Amino acid sequence: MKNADLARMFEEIAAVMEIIGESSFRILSYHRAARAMEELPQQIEEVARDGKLMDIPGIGKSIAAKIDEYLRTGQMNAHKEMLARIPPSLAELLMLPGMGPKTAQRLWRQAGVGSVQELERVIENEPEKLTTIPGIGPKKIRQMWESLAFAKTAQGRTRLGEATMLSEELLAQVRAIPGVQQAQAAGSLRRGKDTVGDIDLLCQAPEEDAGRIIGEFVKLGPVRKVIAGGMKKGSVLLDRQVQADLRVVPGESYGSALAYFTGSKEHNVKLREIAVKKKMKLNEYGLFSGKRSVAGADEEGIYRHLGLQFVPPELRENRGEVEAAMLGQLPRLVELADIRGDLHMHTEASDGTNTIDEMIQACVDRGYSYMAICEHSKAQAHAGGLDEKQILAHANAIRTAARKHKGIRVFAGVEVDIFKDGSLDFDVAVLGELDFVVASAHSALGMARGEATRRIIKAIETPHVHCIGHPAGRVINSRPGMDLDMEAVAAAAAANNVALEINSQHMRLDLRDIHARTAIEKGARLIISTDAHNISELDYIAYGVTTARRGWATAGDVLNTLTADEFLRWVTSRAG
Ligand code: DGT
Ligand code: CA
Ligand code: CA
Ligand code: ZN
Repeated sequence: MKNADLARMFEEIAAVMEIIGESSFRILSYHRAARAMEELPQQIEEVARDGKLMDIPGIGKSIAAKIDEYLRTGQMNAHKEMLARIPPSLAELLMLPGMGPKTAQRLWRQAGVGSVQELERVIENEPEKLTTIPGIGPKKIRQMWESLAFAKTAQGRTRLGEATMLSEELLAQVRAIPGVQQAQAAGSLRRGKDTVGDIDLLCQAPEEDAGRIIGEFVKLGPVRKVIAGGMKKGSVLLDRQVQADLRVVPGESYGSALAYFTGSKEHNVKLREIAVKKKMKLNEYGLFSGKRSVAGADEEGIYRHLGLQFVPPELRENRGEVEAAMLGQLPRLVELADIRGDLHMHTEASDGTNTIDEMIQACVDRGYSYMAICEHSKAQAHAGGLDEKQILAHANAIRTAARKHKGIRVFAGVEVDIFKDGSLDFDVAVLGELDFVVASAHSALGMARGEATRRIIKAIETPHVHCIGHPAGRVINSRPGMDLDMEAVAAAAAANNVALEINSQHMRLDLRDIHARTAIEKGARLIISTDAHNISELDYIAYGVTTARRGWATAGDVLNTLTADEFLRWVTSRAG
Protein backbone atom coordinates (compact mmCIF):
# COMPACT_ATOMS: atom_id res chain seq x y z
CA MET A 1 0.00 0.00 0.00
CA LYS A 2 2.89 2.37 0.84
CA ASN A 3 4.28 1.74 -2.65
CA ALA A 4 1.25 3.43 -4.21
CA ASP A 5 1.36 6.32 -1.73
CA LEU A 6 4.98 7.00 -2.56
CA ALA A 7 4.34 6.76 -6.30
CA ARG A 8 1.58 9.35 -6.00
CA MET A 9 3.73 11.69 -3.90
CA PHE A 10 6.63 11.53 -6.35
CA GLU A 11 4.27 12.22 -9.27
CA GLU A 12 2.91 15.22 -7.39
CA ILE A 13 6.40 16.54 -6.74
CA ALA A 14 7.23 16.15 -10.44
CA ALA A 15 4.05 17.95 -11.46
CA VAL A 16 4.66 20.94 -9.19
CA MET A 17 8.26 21.11 -10.38
CA GLU A 18 7.03 21.34 -13.92
CA ILE A 19 4.65 24.16 -13.02
CA ILE A 20 7.30 26.20 -11.26
CA GLY A 21 9.83 25.50 -13.99
CA GLU A 22 12.38 23.21 -12.37
CA SER A 23 15.04 21.56 -14.51
CA SER A 24 13.75 18.72 -16.63
CA PHE A 25 16.49 16.47 -15.28
CA ARG A 26 15.14 16.72 -11.72
CA ILE A 27 11.57 16.30 -12.92
CA LEU A 28 12.50 13.13 -14.77
CA SER A 29 14.17 11.66 -11.70
CA TYR A 30 10.86 11.96 -9.79
CA HIS A 31 8.88 10.44 -12.65
CA ARG A 32 11.32 7.59 -12.65
CA ALA A 33 11.02 7.16 -8.89
CA ALA A 34 7.22 7.12 -9.12
CA ARG A 35 7.34 4.44 -11.75
CA ALA A 36 9.81 2.39 -9.76
CA MET A 37 7.41 2.48 -6.79
CA GLU A 38 4.49 1.41 -8.94
CA GLU A 39 6.33 -1.52 -10.40
CA LEU A 40 8.12 -2.73 -7.30
CA PRO A 41 7.00 -6.32 -6.71
CA GLN A 42 7.92 -6.25 -3.01
CA GLN A 43 6.48 -4.04 -0.31
CA ILE A 44 8.67 -0.98 0.04
CA GLU A 45 8.76 -1.44 3.84
CA GLU A 46 10.51 -4.79 3.38
CA VAL A 47 13.05 -3.37 0.94
CA ALA A 48 13.79 -0.54 3.37
CA ARG A 49 14.11 -2.98 6.27
CA ASP A 50 16.71 -4.92 4.33
CA GLY A 51 18.56 -1.67 3.62
CA LYS A 52 18.14 -2.22 -0.12
CA LEU A 53 16.36 0.99 -1.23
CA MET A 54 19.29 2.06 -3.40
CA ASP A 55 19.24 -1.29 -5.20
CA ILE A 56 15.91 -0.35 -6.81
CA PRO A 57 16.59 0.86 -10.36
CA GLY A 58 15.69 4.55 -10.60
CA ILE A 59 16.21 5.26 -6.88
CA GLY A 60 19.23 7.37 -5.93
CA LYS A 61 20.49 8.57 -2.60
CA SER A 62 18.25 11.61 -2.20
CA ILE A 63 15.05 9.79 -3.16
CA ALA A 64 15.97 6.85 -0.93
CA ALA A 65 16.28 9.30 1.97
CA LYS A 66 12.80 10.66 1.23
CA ILE A 67 11.32 7.16 1.12
CA ASP A 68 13.02 6.37 4.39
CA GLU A 69 11.67 9.56 5.95
CA TYR A 70 8.15 8.74 4.82
CA LEU A 71 8.30 5.18 6.14
CA ARG A 72 9.65 6.34 9.51
CA THR A 73 7.44 9.40 10.05
CA GLY A 74 4.48 9.01 7.70
CA GLN A 75 5.46 12.35 6.16
CA MET A 76 7.75 13.65 3.45
CA ASN A 77 8.93 17.19 3.96
CA ALA A 78 10.06 17.69 0.38
CA HIS A 79 6.57 16.76 -0.79
CA LYS A 80 4.91 19.13 1.64
CA GLU A 81 7.26 21.98 0.77
CA MET A 82 6.86 21.43 -2.94
CA LEU A 83 3.06 21.51 -2.76
CA ALA A 84 3.29 24.68 -0.64
CA ARG A 85 4.97 26.44 -3.55
CA ILE A 86 1.72 26.62 -5.51
CA PRO A 87 -1.70 27.75 -4.21
CA PRO A 88 -3.63 24.84 -2.66
CA SER A 89 -6.47 25.37 -5.12
CA LEU A 90 -4.04 24.96 -8.01
CA ALA A 91 -2.72 21.75 -6.46
CA GLU A 92 -6.30 20.50 -6.42
CA LEU A 93 -6.74 21.47 -10.05
CA LEU A 94 -3.59 19.56 -10.87
CA MET A 95 -5.01 16.39 -9.28
CA LEU A 96 -7.92 16.42 -11.71
CA PRO A 97 -7.91 13.25 -13.85
CA GLY A 98 -6.14 13.85 -17.14
CA MET A 99 -4.85 17.27 -16.09
CA GLY A 100 -1.17 17.57 -16.94
CA PRO A 101 1.08 20.18 -15.36
CA LYS A 102 1.51 21.98 -18.70
CA THR A 103 -2.21 22.55 -19.06
CA ALA A 104 -2.59 23.48 -15.40
CA GLN A 105 0.21 26.01 -15.73
CA ARG A 106 -1.29 27.58 -18.85
CA LEU A 107 -4.74 27.77 -17.31
CA TRP A 108 -3.27 29.51 -14.32
CA ARG A 109 -0.77 31.86 -15.97
CA GLN A 110 -2.73 32.73 -19.09
CA ALA A 111 -6.36 32.67 -18.00
CA GLY A 112 -6.08 33.13 -14.26
CA VAL A 113 -7.87 29.82 -13.72
CA GLY A 114 -6.33 28.44 -10.54
CA SER A 115 -8.98 26.17 -9.04
CA VAL A 116 -11.42 23.41 -9.88
CA GLN A 117 -14.39 25.70 -9.16
CA GLU A 118 -12.98 28.44 -11.40
CA LEU A 119 -12.39 25.97 -14.22
CA GLU A 120 -15.95 24.74 -13.95
CA ARG A 121 -17.29 28.32 -13.99
CA VAL A 122 -15.18 29.42 -16.95
CA ILE A 123 -16.02 26.40 -19.09
CA GLU A 124 -19.70 26.90 -18.42
CA ASN A 125 -19.84 30.66 -18.90
CA GLU A 126 -16.93 31.91 -20.96
CA PRO A 127 -15.16 29.02 -22.70
CA GLU A 128 -13.77 31.51 -25.27
CA LYS A 129 -11.40 32.69 -22.54
CA LEU A 130 -9.71 29.29 -22.76
CA THR A 131 -9.60 28.67 -26.50
CA THR A 132 -7.10 31.52 -26.96
CA ILE A 133 -4.56 29.51 -24.94
CA PRO A 134 -2.21 27.47 -27.14
CA GLY A 135 -2.89 23.75 -26.88
CA ILE A 136 -6.45 24.20 -25.61
CA GLY A 137 -9.18 23.70 -28.17
CA PRO A 138 -12.84 22.65 -28.01
CA LYS A 139 -11.83 19.01 -27.68
CA LYS A 140 -9.54 19.65 -24.72
CA ILE A 141 -12.28 21.72 -23.11
CA ARG A 142 -14.76 18.87 -23.52
CA GLN A 143 -12.27 16.49 -21.93
CA MET A 144 -11.74 18.81 -19.00
CA TRP A 145 -15.50 19.15 -18.55
CA GLU A 146 -15.87 15.37 -18.49
CA SER A 147 -13.08 14.94 -16.02
CA LEU A 148 -14.69 17.54 -13.75
CA ALA A 149 -17.84 15.44 -13.73
CA PHE A 150 -15.80 12.28 -13.30
CA ALA A 151 -13.83 13.64 -10.34
CA LYS A 152 -17.09 14.34 -8.53
CA THR A 153 -18.27 10.74 -8.79
CA ALA A 154 -14.87 9.25 -7.92
CA GLN A 155 -14.52 11.26 -4.74
CA GLY A 156 -13.52 9.31 -1.71
CA ARG A 157 -13.92 5.82 -3.16
CA THR A 158 -11.20 3.24 -2.82
CA ARG A 159 -10.35 0.65 -5.47
CA LEU A 160 -11.43 -2.92 -4.75
CA GLY A 161 -7.85 -4.23 -4.74
CA GLU A 162 -6.63 -1.66 -2.23
CA ALA A 163 -9.67 -2.11 0.00
CA THR A 164 -9.27 -5.90 -0.12
CA MET A 165 -5.64 -5.73 0.97
CA LEU A 166 -6.40 -3.27 3.77
CA SER A 167 -9.36 -5.31 4.95
CA GLU A 168 -7.53 -8.64 4.91
CA GLU A 169 -4.73 -7.28 7.04
CA LEU A 170 -7.24 -5.85 9.51
CA LEU A 171 -9.47 -8.95 9.52
CA ALA A 172 -6.56 -11.24 10.37
CA GLN A 173 -5.97 -9.13 13.48
CA VAL A 174 -9.68 -8.94 14.36
CA ARG A 175 -9.88 -12.74 14.23
CA ALA A 176 -7.05 -12.91 16.75
CA ILE A 177 -8.89 -10.81 19.36
CA PRO A 178 -9.96 -13.13 22.19
CA GLY A 179 -13.69 -13.87 22.07
CA VAL A 180 -14.06 -13.34 18.29
CA GLN A 181 -15.61 -16.50 16.81
CA GLN A 182 -15.63 -15.44 13.16
CA ALA A 183 -15.14 -12.24 11.18
CA GLN A 184 -15.58 -11.17 7.58
CA ALA A 185 -16.15 -8.20 5.31
CA ALA A 186 -19.68 -7.17 4.33
CA GLY A 187 -20.80 -4.12 2.31
CA SER A 188 -19.75 -3.29 -1.22
CA LEU A 189 -16.40 -4.98 -0.57
CA ARG A 190 -18.10 -8.37 -0.16
CA ARG A 191 -20.18 -7.67 -3.25
CA GLY A 192 -16.92 -7.11 -5.11
CA LYS A 193 -17.79 -3.67 -6.40
CA ASP A 194 -14.93 -2.02 -8.33
CA THR A 195 -14.65 0.75 -5.74
CA VAL A 196 -15.84 0.89 -2.15
CA GLY A 197 -16.92 3.86 -0.06
CA ASP A 198 -15.89 2.26 3.20
CA ILE A 199 -15.07 -1.17 4.61
CA ASP A 200 -17.82 -2.82 6.67
CA LEU A 201 -16.56 -5.60 8.90
CA LEU A 202 -18.63 -7.94 10.97
CA CYS A 203 -17.60 -10.28 13.73
CA GLN A 204 -19.41 -12.82 15.84
CA ALA A 205 -18.87 -12.81 19.62
CA PRO A 206 -20.92 -13.17 22.81
CA GLU A 207 -22.76 -9.94 23.62
CA GLU A 208 -20.89 -9.41 26.89
CA ASP A 209 -17.56 -9.29 25.01
CA ALA A 210 -18.60 -6.71 22.45
CA GLY A 211 -17.43 -3.55 24.26
CA ARG A 212 -14.02 -4.99 25.02
CA ILE A 213 -13.59 -6.26 21.43
CA ILE A 214 -14.36 -2.82 20.02
CA GLY A 215 -11.87 -1.37 22.51
CA GLU A 216 -9.18 -3.68 21.17
CA PHE A 217 -10.22 -3.11 17.55
CA VAL A 218 -9.61 0.64 17.64
CA LYS A 219 -6.07 -0.01 18.91
CA LEU A 220 -5.03 -2.45 16.15
CA GLY A 221 -1.84 -1.81 14.15
CA PRO A 222 -3.37 -0.66 10.84
CA VAL A 223 -5.57 1.94 12.59
CA ARG A 224 -4.41 5.50 11.93
CA LYS A 225 -7.24 7.37 13.62
CA VAL A 226 -10.26 6.47 15.75
CA ILE A 227 -13.54 8.02 14.63
CA ALA A 228 -15.83 6.35 17.16
CA GLY A 229 -15.68 3.42 19.54
CA GLY A 230 -18.97 2.29 21.09
CA MET A 231 -20.31 -0.84 22.74
CA LYS A 232 -21.24 -2.63 19.52
CA LYS A 233 -19.57 -0.71 16.74
CA GLY A 234 -16.23 0.96 16.16
CA SER A 235 -15.16 3.20 13.27
CA VAL A 236 -11.58 3.92 12.33
CA LEU A 237 -9.48 5.38 9.55
CA LEU A 238 -6.78 3.22 7.96
CA ASP A 239 -4.01 4.24 5.57
CA ARG A 240 -5.08 6.55 2.74
CA GLN A 241 -8.05 7.82 4.75
CA VAL A 242 -10.03 4.62 4.19
CA GLN A 243 -12.74 4.16 6.79
CA ALA A 244 -13.45 0.76 8.34
CA ASP A 245 -16.34 -0.07 10.67
CA LEU A 246 -16.51 -3.16 12.85
CA ARG A 247 -19.79 -4.43 14.23
CA VAL A 248 -19.98 -7.15 16.85
CA VAL A 249 -23.05 -9.40 16.67
CA PRO A 250 -24.13 -12.52 18.56
CA GLY A 251 -24.28 -15.90 16.81
CA GLU A 252 -28.07 -16.07 16.52
CA SER A 253 -28.17 -12.98 14.31
CA TYR A 254 -24.80 -13.24 12.52
CA GLY A 255 -26.41 -14.35 9.24
CA SER A 256 -29.11 -11.69 9.24
CA ALA A 257 -26.57 -8.98 10.14
CA LEU A 258 -24.29 -10.24 7.37
CA ALA A 259 -27.14 -10.09 4.86
CA TYR A 260 -28.20 -6.65 6.06
CA PHE A 261 -24.73 -5.09 5.99
CA THR A 262 -23.74 -6.75 2.74
CA GLY A 263 -26.52 -4.90 0.98
CA SER A 264 -26.98 -3.48 -1.44
CA LYS A 265 -29.62 -1.33 0.10
CA GLU A 266 -31.81 -1.89 -2.98
CA HIS A 267 -31.41 -5.66 -2.76
CA ASN A 268 -32.35 -5.53 0.93
CA VAL A 269 -35.47 -3.52 0.18
CA LYS A 270 -36.58 -6.28 -2.20
CA LEU A 271 -35.93 -8.96 0.43
CA ARG A 272 -37.95 -7.07 3.03
CA GLU A 273 -40.86 -6.74 0.63
CA ILE A 274 -40.87 -10.49 0.12
CA ALA A 275 -40.75 -11.02 3.88
CA VAL A 276 -43.77 -8.74 4.32
CA LYS A 277 -45.73 -10.63 1.65
CA LYS A 278 -45.03 -13.80 3.61
CA LYS A 279 -46.26 -12.08 6.78
CA MET A 280 -42.77 -12.01 8.23
CA LYS A 281 -40.34 -9.30 9.23
CA LEU A 282 -36.69 -9.10 8.14
CA ASN A 283 -34.06 -6.93 9.78
CA GLU A 284 -30.43 -7.13 10.89
CA TYR A 285 -31.48 -9.18 13.96
CA GLY A 286 -33.22 -11.96 12.07
CA LEU A 287 -36.24 -13.11 10.08
CA PHE A 288 -39.30 -13.12 12.33
CA SER A 289 -42.80 -14.51 12.21
CA GLY A 290 -44.53 -12.53 14.93
CA LYS A 291 -42.08 -12.67 17.83
CA ARG A 292 -40.66 -16.04 16.77
CA SER A 293 -37.28 -16.05 15.05
CA VAL A 294 -37.43 -18.15 11.87
CA ALA A 295 -33.83 -17.62 10.70
CA GLY A 296 -30.83 -15.44 11.52
CA ALA A 297 -27.76 -17.52 12.35
CA ASP A 298 -26.76 -17.95 8.72
CA GLU A 299 -27.57 -16.21 5.45
CA GLU A 300 -28.60 -19.41 3.70
CA GLY A 301 -31.45 -19.81 6.19
CA ILE A 302 -32.74 -16.32 5.46
CA TYR A 303 -32.92 -16.88 1.71
CA ARG A 304 -34.38 -20.38 2.16
CA HIS A 305 -37.18 -19.17 4.42
CA LEU A 306 -37.98 -16.37 1.98
CA GLY A 307 -38.42 -19.04 -0.69
CA LEU A 308 -35.38 -17.87 -2.66
CA GLN A 309 -32.27 -19.49 -4.04
CA PHE A 310 -29.15 -18.29 -2.22
CA VAL A 311 -28.00 -15.12 -3.99
CA PRO A 312 -24.20 -14.81 -4.26
CA PRO A 313 -23.08 -11.44 -2.83
CA GLU A 314 -21.74 -10.27 -6.22
CA LEU A 315 -25.28 -10.32 -7.64
CA ARG A 316 -26.96 -8.36 -4.86
CA GLU A 317 -27.45 -5.14 -6.79
CA ASN A 318 -31.16 -5.34 -7.59
CA ARG A 319 -30.43 -6.08 -11.23
CA GLY A 320 -32.96 -8.88 -11.53
CA GLU A 321 -31.30 -11.32 -9.12
CA VAL A 322 -34.21 -11.48 -6.67
CA GLU A 323 -36.69 -12.28 -9.44
CA ALA A 324 -34.35 -14.95 -10.84
CA ALA A 325 -33.80 -16.42 -7.36
CA MET A 326 -37.55 -16.64 -6.90
CA LEU A 327 -37.81 -18.73 -10.08
CA GLY A 328 -34.74 -20.81 -9.22
CA GLN A 329 -33.03 -19.41 -12.30
CA LEU A 330 -29.85 -17.86 -10.95
CA PRO A 331 -26.80 -18.72 -13.07
CA ARG A 332 -24.09 -20.93 -11.60
CA LEU A 333 -21.37 -18.30 -11.51
CA VAL A 334 -17.78 -18.88 -12.62
CA GLU A 335 -15.36 -19.51 -9.75
CA LEU A 336 -11.67 -18.90 -9.23
CA ALA A 337 -11.09 -22.66 -9.26
CA ASP A 338 -12.56 -22.85 -12.80
CA ILE A 339 -9.73 -20.75 -14.26
CA ARG A 340 -7.14 -22.90 -16.05
CA GLY A 341 -4.87 -20.32 -17.61
CA ASP A 342 -3.82 -16.67 -17.69
CA LEU A 343 -3.59 -15.15 -21.17
CA HIS A 344 -2.11 -11.70 -20.67
CA MET A 345 1.14 -11.01 -18.84
CA HIS A 346 4.37 -9.12 -19.41
CA THR A 347 8.01 -9.95 -18.69
CA GLU A 348 11.12 -7.81 -18.37
CA ALA A 349 11.27 -7.79 -22.17
CA SER A 350 8.69 -4.97 -22.13
CA ASP A 351 7.51 -3.31 -18.91
CA GLY A 352 7.32 -6.32 -16.59
CA THR A 353 9.91 -7.18 -13.97
CA ASN A 354 10.21 -10.99 -14.10
CA THR A 355 11.84 -13.24 -16.69
CA ILE A 356 10.01 -15.59 -19.06
CA ASP A 357 11.14 -18.53 -16.95
CA GLU A 358 9.91 -16.96 -13.72
CA MET A 359 6.50 -16.20 -15.19
CA ILE A 360 6.14 -19.75 -16.53
CA GLN A 361 7.22 -21.29 -13.24
CA ALA A 362 4.76 -19.07 -11.35
CA CYS A 363 1.91 -20.22 -13.62
CA VAL A 364 2.97 -23.86 -13.17
CA ASP A 365 2.96 -23.29 -9.40
CA ARG A 366 -0.61 -21.97 -9.63
CA GLY A 367 -1.63 -25.19 -11.36
CA TYR A 368 -2.47 -23.55 -14.68
CA SER A 369 -2.46 -25.74 -17.77
CA TYR A 370 -1.84 -22.90 -20.24
CA MET A 371 -0.72 -19.28 -20.38
CA ALA A 372 0.25 -16.55 -22.83
CA ILE A 373 3.02 -13.99 -22.60
CA CYS A 374 1.95 -10.82 -24.40
CA GLU A 375 4.45 -7.97 -24.52
CA HIS A 376 3.63 -4.50 -25.77
CA SER A 377 4.17 -3.61 -29.41
CA LYS A 378 6.43 -0.81 -30.64
CA ALA A 379 3.89 2.02 -30.37
CA GLN A 380 4.16 1.64 -26.57
CA ALA A 381 7.78 2.76 -26.62
CA HIS A 382 7.65 4.13 -23.07
CA ALA A 383 6.46 0.69 -21.89
CA GLY A 384 9.33 -1.08 -23.62
CA GLY A 385 7.25 -2.10 -26.64
CA LEU A 386 8.93 -4.51 -29.07
CA ASP A 387 9.20 -4.05 -32.83
CA GLU A 388 8.49 -6.79 -35.39
CA LYS A 389 11.95 -8.30 -35.27
CA GLN A 390 12.11 -8.20 -31.50
CA ILE A 391 8.68 -9.74 -30.95
CA LEU A 392 9.50 -12.69 -33.23
CA ALA A 393 12.84 -13.22 -31.49
CA HIS A 394 10.99 -13.01 -28.17
CA ALA A 395 8.48 -15.60 -29.37
CA ASN A 396 11.40 -17.94 -30.03
CA ALA A 397 12.78 -17.28 -26.56
CA ILE A 398 9.33 -18.07 -25.07
CA ARG A 399 9.07 -21.32 -27.05
CA THR A 400 12.57 -22.35 -26.00
CA ALA A 401 11.87 -21.57 -22.34
CA ALA A 402 8.54 -23.42 -22.55
CA ARG A 403 10.28 -26.68 -23.44
CA LYS A 404 11.88 -26.76 -20.01
CA HIS A 405 8.51 -26.74 -18.24
CA LYS A 406 6.26 -29.78 -18.27
CA GLY A 407 2.51 -29.77 -18.00
CA ILE A 408 1.84 -26.25 -19.22
CA ARG A 409 1.23 -24.97 -22.71
CA VAL A 410 2.82 -21.57 -23.25
CA PHE A 411 1.55 -19.33 -26.02
CA ALA A 412 3.98 -16.80 -27.46
CA GLY A 413 1.78 -13.76 -27.81
CA VAL A 414 1.63 -10.02 -28.13
CA GLU A 415 -0.42 -7.13 -26.81
CA VAL A 416 -0.56 -5.20 -30.04
CA ASP A 417 -1.64 -1.57 -29.99
CA ILE A 418 -4.88 -0.54 -31.65
CA PHE A 419 -4.38 2.81 -33.35
CA LYS A 420 -6.97 5.56 -33.48
CA ASP A 421 -8.40 4.32 -36.77
CA GLY A 422 -8.65 0.69 -35.61
CA SER A 423 -5.59 -0.49 -37.50
CA LEU A 424 -2.94 -2.39 -35.56
CA ASP A 425 0.70 -1.71 -34.78
CA PHE A 426 1.78 -4.97 -36.52
CA ASP A 427 0.90 -6.35 -39.95
CA VAL A 428 -1.35 -9.37 -40.18
CA ALA A 429 1.66 -11.38 -41.40
CA VAL A 430 3.54 -10.72 -38.15
CA LEU A 431 0.46 -11.47 -36.04
CA GLY A 432 0.15 -14.77 -37.88
CA GLU A 433 3.61 -15.78 -36.64
CA LEU A 434 2.45 -15.48 -33.02
CA ASP A 435 0.36 -17.98 -31.07
CA PHE A 436 -1.94 -15.57 -29.28
CA VAL A 437 -2.86 -11.98 -30.07
CA VAL A 438 -4.37 -9.51 -27.63
CA ALA A 439 -5.18 -6.16 -29.23
CA SER A 440 -5.52 -3.15 -26.92
CA ALA A 441 -6.09 0.58 -27.24
CA HIS A 442 -3.80 2.66 -25.04
CA SER A 443 -4.12 6.17 -26.41
CA ALA A 444 -6.67 8.60 -27.85
CA LEU A 445 -9.32 7.18 -25.53
CA GLY A 446 -11.35 10.37 -25.43
CA MET A 447 -12.91 9.92 -28.88
CA ALA A 448 -16.64 10.13 -29.47
CA ARG A 449 -18.81 7.03 -29.08
CA GLY A 450 -19.34 6.16 -32.72
CA GLU A 451 -15.70 6.59 -33.63
CA ALA A 452 -14.50 4.61 -30.60
CA THR A 453 -16.91 1.77 -31.32
CA ARG A 454 -15.83 1.55 -34.97
CA ARG A 455 -12.20 1.55 -33.84
CA ILE A 456 -12.64 -1.51 -31.61
CA ILE A 457 -14.86 -3.36 -34.09
CA LYS A 458 -12.23 -2.89 -36.78
CA ALA A 459 -9.65 -4.48 -34.48
CA ILE A 460 -12.06 -7.35 -33.77
CA GLU A 461 -12.41 -7.99 -37.48
CA THR A 462 -8.64 -8.18 -38.03
CA PRO A 463 -7.35 -11.69 -38.79
CA HIS A 464 -5.36 -13.43 -36.05
CA VAL A 465 -6.74 -11.25 -33.23
CA HIS A 466 -7.90 -13.50 -30.38
CA CYS A 467 -8.87 -11.07 -27.71
CA ILE A 468 -9.48 -7.37 -27.11
CA GLY A 469 -7.48 -6.28 -24.05
CA HIS A 470 -9.06 -3.94 -21.47
CA PRO A 471 -11.70 -2.96 -24.07
CA ALA A 472 -12.73 0.43 -22.66
CA GLY A 473 -9.29 1.50 -21.44
CA ARG A 474 -10.61 2.97 -18.23
CA VAL A 475 -8.40 3.57 -15.21
CA ILE A 476 -10.54 3.60 -12.09
CA ASN A 477 -10.64 6.95 -10.28
CA SER A 478 -8.41 8.41 -12.94
CA ARG A 479 -9.89 8.23 -16.42
CA PRO A 480 -13.28 7.05 -17.61
CA GLY A 481 -12.09 5.20 -20.71
CA MET A 482 -13.72 5.01 -24.12
CA ASP A 483 -17.42 5.54 -24.49
CA LEU A 484 -18.20 2.30 -26.34
CA ASP A 485 -21.48 0.97 -27.68
CA MET A 486 -20.90 -2.28 -25.82
CA GLU A 487 -23.80 -4.08 -27.50
CA ALA A 488 -22.29 -3.42 -30.91
CA VAL A 489 -18.78 -4.35 -29.77
CA ALA A 490 -20.05 -7.56 -28.17
CA ALA A 491 -22.08 -8.51 -31.23
CA ALA A 492 -18.99 -8.06 -33.42
CA ALA A 493 -16.89 -10.10 -30.98
CA ALA A 494 -19.47 -12.89 -31.03
CA ALA A 495 -19.72 -12.85 -34.83
CA ASN A 496 -15.94 -13.01 -35.26
CA ASN A 497 -15.34 -15.47 -32.42
CA VAL A 498 -13.06 -12.95 -30.71
CA ALA A 499 -12.93 -12.84 -26.92
CA LEU A 500 -13.32 -9.73 -24.78
CA GLU A 501 -10.92 -9.48 -21.87
CA ILE A 502 -11.79 -8.81 -18.29
CA ASN A 503 -8.53 -7.25 -17.23
CA SER A 504 -8.00 -8.07 -13.55
CA GLN A 505 -5.69 -5.20 -12.66
CA HIS A 506 -7.65 -3.52 -9.89
CA MET A 507 -7.02 -0.14 -11.42
CA ARG A 508 -8.75 -1.40 -14.57
CA LEU A 509 -11.38 -4.13 -14.02
CA ASP A 510 -12.26 -3.67 -17.66
CA LEU A 511 -14.68 -4.98 -19.04
CA ARG A 512 -16.53 -3.75 -16.02
CA ASP A 513 -19.38 -5.76 -14.48
CA ILE A 514 -22.30 -4.39 -16.49
CA HIS A 515 -20.32 -4.48 -19.73
CA ALA A 516 -19.42 -8.12 -19.12
CA ARG A 517 -23.10 -8.86 -18.69
CA THR A 518 -24.00 -7.09 -21.91
CA ALA A 519 -21.22 -8.97 -23.70
CA ILE A 520 -22.56 -12.32 -22.50
CA GLU A 521 -26.12 -11.43 -23.45
CA LYS A 522 -24.91 -10.64 -26.96
CA GLY A 523 -23.20 -14.02 -27.17
CA ALA A 524 -19.60 -12.86 -26.81
CA ARG A 525 -17.15 -14.88 -24.78
CA LEU A 526 -14.82 -13.56 -22.14
CA ILE A 527 -11.22 -14.20 -21.15
CA ILE A 528 -10.24 -13.25 -17.61
CA SER A 529 -6.57 -12.24 -17.54
CA THR A 530 -4.32 -10.47 -15.06
CA ASP A 531 -2.10 -8.36 -17.33
CA ALA A 532 0.48 -9.20 -14.64
CA HIS A 533 3.71 -7.22 -14.74
CA ASN A 534 5.33 -9.48 -12.13
CA ILE A 535 4.63 -12.87 -10.57
CA SER A 536 2.74 -11.50 -7.57
CA GLU A 537 0.20 -9.77 -9.81
CA LEU A 538 -0.93 -13.18 -11.08
CA ASP A 539 -2.98 -13.15 -7.85
CA TYR A 540 -5.12 -10.34 -9.28
CA ILE A 541 -7.04 -13.00 -11.18
CA ALA A 542 -9.41 -13.09 -8.18
CA TYR A 543 -10.56 -9.51 -8.88
CA GLY A 544 -11.25 -10.41 -12.50
CA VAL A 545 -13.29 -13.44 -11.48
CA THR A 546 -15.26 -11.30 -9.03
CA THR A 547 -15.97 -8.79 -11.79
CA ALA A 548 -17.09 -11.60 -14.12
CA ARG A 549 -19.41 -12.91 -11.40
CA ARG A 550 -20.88 -9.42 -11.05
CA GLY A 551 -21.51 -9.68 -14.79
CA TRP A 552 -23.47 -12.92 -14.22
CA ALA A 553 -20.81 -14.98 -16.03
CA THR A 554 -20.88 -18.77 -15.84
CA ALA A 555 -17.82 -20.92 -16.52
CA GLY A 556 -19.26 -21.52 -19.99
CA ASP A 557 -19.00 -17.80 -20.79
CA VAL A 558 -15.29 -17.72 -19.96
CA LEU A 559 -12.87 -19.25 -22.46
CA ASN A 560 -10.02 -19.73 -20.03
CA THR A 561 -12.05 -22.29 -18.10
CA LEU A 562 -11.60 -24.65 -21.08
CA THR A 563 -9.13 -27.52 -20.83
CA ALA A 564 -5.79 -27.02 -22.57
CA ASP A 565 -6.88 -29.08 -25.57
CA GLU A 566 -10.20 -27.29 -25.91
CA PHE A 567 -8.52 -23.93 -25.55
CA LEU A 568 -5.88 -24.79 -28.13
CA ARG A 569 -8.65 -25.79 -30.52
CA TRP A 570 -10.28 -22.39 -30.06
CA VAL A 571 -6.96 -20.57 -30.49
CA THR A 572 -6.19 -22.32 -33.75
CA SER A 573 -9.75 -21.84 -35.00
CA ARG A 574 -9.01 -18.11 -34.85
CA ALA A 575 -6.04 -18.48 -37.20
CA GLY A 576 -7.38 -15.92 -39.57
P1 DGT B 1 -20.17 1.85 -0.24
O1 DGT B 1 -19.57 1.74 1.12
O2 DGT B 1 -20.63 3.21 -0.59
O3 DGT B 1 -19.27 1.30 -1.29
O4 DGT B 1 -21.48 0.93 -0.31
P2 DGT B 1 -22.07 -0.10 0.73
O5 DGT B 1 -23.07 -0.91 0.00
O6 DGT B 1 -21.00 -0.82 1.45
O7 DGT B 1 -22.88 0.84 1.70
P3 DGT B 1 -22.69 1.26 3.22
O8 DGT B 1 -21.29 1.13 3.66
O9 DGT B 1 -23.32 2.59 3.36
O10 DGT B 1 -23.61 0.24 4.00
C1 DGT B 1 -23.34 -1.13 4.00
C2 DGT B 1 -24.61 -1.90 3.85
O11 DGT B 1 -25.44 -1.68 4.98
C3 DGT B 1 -25.44 -1.47 2.67
O12 DGT B 1 -25.06 -2.10 1.48
C4 DGT B 1 -26.81 -1.88 3.11
C5 DGT B 1 -26.78 -1.64 4.59
N1 DGT B 1 -27.36 -0.33 4.90
C6 DGT B 1 -26.70 0.75 5.32
N2 DGT B 1 -27.54 1.77 5.52
C7 DGT B 1 -28.75 1.34 5.21
C8 DGT B 1 -30.06 1.90 5.21
O13 DGT B 1 -30.25 3.06 5.53
N3 DGT B 1 -31.07 1.10 4.79
C9 DGT B 1 -30.86 -0.18 4.41
N4 DGT B 1 -31.88 -0.92 4.00
N5 DGT B 1 -29.68 -0.73 4.40
C10 DGT B 1 -28.63 0.00 4.80
CA1 CA C 1 -19.30 0.12 2.68
CA1 CA D 1 -20.37 1.57 6.00
ZN1 ZN E 1 -2.49 -2.88 -22.00
